[in-house]
Amino acid sequence: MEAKQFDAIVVGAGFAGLYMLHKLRERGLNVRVIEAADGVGGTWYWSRYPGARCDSDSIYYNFTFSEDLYKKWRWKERYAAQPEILEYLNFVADELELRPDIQFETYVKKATFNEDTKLWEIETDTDELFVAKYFISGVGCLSTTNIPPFEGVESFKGEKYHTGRWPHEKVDFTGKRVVVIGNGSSGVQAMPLIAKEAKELTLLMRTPHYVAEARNHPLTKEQQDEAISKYDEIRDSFFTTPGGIRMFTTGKSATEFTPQEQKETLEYVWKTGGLALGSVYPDVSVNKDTNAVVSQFVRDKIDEIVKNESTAKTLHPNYYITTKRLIIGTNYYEMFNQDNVNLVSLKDNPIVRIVENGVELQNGTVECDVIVFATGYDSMTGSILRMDIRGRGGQPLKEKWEEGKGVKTYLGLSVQNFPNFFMITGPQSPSVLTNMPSSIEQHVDWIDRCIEYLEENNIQTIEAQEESEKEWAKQCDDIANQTLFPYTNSWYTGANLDGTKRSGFVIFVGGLDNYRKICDQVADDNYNGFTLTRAEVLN
Ligand code: N01
Repeated sequence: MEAKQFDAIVVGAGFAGLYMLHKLRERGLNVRVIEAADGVGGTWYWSRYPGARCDSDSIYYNFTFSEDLYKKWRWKERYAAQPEILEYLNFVADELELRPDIQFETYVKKATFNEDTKLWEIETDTDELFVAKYFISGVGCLSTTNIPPFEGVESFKGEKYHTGRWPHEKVDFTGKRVVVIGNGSSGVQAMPLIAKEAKELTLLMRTPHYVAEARNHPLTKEQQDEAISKYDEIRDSFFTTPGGIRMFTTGKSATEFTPQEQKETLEYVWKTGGLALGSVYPDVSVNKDTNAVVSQFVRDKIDEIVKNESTAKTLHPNYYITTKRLIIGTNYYEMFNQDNVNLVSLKDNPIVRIVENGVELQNGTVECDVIVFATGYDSMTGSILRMDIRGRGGQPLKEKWEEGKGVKTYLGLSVQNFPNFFMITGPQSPSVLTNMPSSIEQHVDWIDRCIEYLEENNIQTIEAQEESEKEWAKQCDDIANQTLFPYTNSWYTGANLDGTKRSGFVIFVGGLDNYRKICDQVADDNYNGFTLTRAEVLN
């Protein structure tokens, strides 16, 4: 098979892959993006379930690297729905004329670093071989779907869907009995819409979650104009805020306010909608007292909204709010007042197996025509490890990150023994705790600057040093340990996948603004903590 030669291969044509392609092409590199789907969009190509929309205000959910590009696009709603986000990414691909350099319907099976040539050899399911100096993952944190290994899944005779791999055509729930497993962001967005059509909807819930009000609404022409006029401010928030997005905050601990003041502020936040329960008091993720105030406020809201007292109590979350991804929803708690909606707590009545006509629980079978798995993703590492990536000596990345030993990266960007391999929003970067386009722009800009440095200085390879990986993992853990995050089992620690062990905290929780400073300093110091080679070792 004849190898196709490129300077860089980028995997994935979502936000990350599209911007990486644009940057490197501007730098004059010969780049090919490889994408499994038949179109651009990444997560937003696949996650077509009813109600799918972003939970950052749309006006932040876009690229800001080009003022011209920013000003050409107008969002229609406060939180854009999946079709509009997909339309936006197609618009970007067209505006920047990216499509000629993207190969669709191609899946990267294996990537091997050749120590003789110092090049990556990338094999695809189309039996093609690509060879490139740089191998860059833009596969995202949440793209490998997780269907828990329930016994009997295959025996189910009805329809089965996963929110992250939804069919392109509309799924009609009219007159059907639907079981939903999972009530994270995806389940919470999908259920109220499914419940409008279905004869019956039963949520099988393992953990009750905190759901704030989205308060989505169409954007008026004036609001769109205002967003466009605020370009500088929005761009600035990508650089200067912990989440890459400006959020409402009092700037103080809840403990500095009287209970009455707390209530008034939290009522305001609830009424305005969005994720501001996570920002209104900056210490909500570190101070148990503040956390208790905000958590209790949501439990009280559940009691106000849900009429059946026992259902309301079952919906009460009891972990520290924000230590699992805060969710925003529309009509979620209200939905439990509908006669056709049932709630089962799996804590009291666990799933035994899936059978041909439904889901068998310890206390009986819930019969259904459709099962919706809203069970999330093999998050953070799943999509990277699904490609068989092999570094020096043929070592698989999977082996290096072996369960229990923990993810090892430097800055979440680079891995020792995997030279010239970069991850965009990889594990141990701030990624999912931020507005994703903000993190993606920061990562792509950093990788682009690094590649400029390598090319200008005639450097053959760059890779993390073992010591820097150890220090970075420690830094990620140390920061997380100062917060309430480690108290909660969540996919931030890989704990949602059955059988997956905790292995250190896989997200840098110190904020995108601080992370950016650290990354920039490393670059200013000529890539301190990395090993760089020409023919000889330089660093
Ligand atoms: O997945 P999740 P998601 N038996 O992992 C349950 C982004 N996103 O697709 O909490 C029974 O959050 C699991 O239960 P538990 C966003 O970053 C963004 O909803 O682990 N239940 C949980 O209820 C988000 O955080 C947007 O106890 C099982 C659910 O399945 C991330 O994607 C929209 C189970 C999984 O929730 C993932 O969200 C959608 C089992 N064996 C997604 N295994 C927006 O922008 C898992 N569960 C708004």
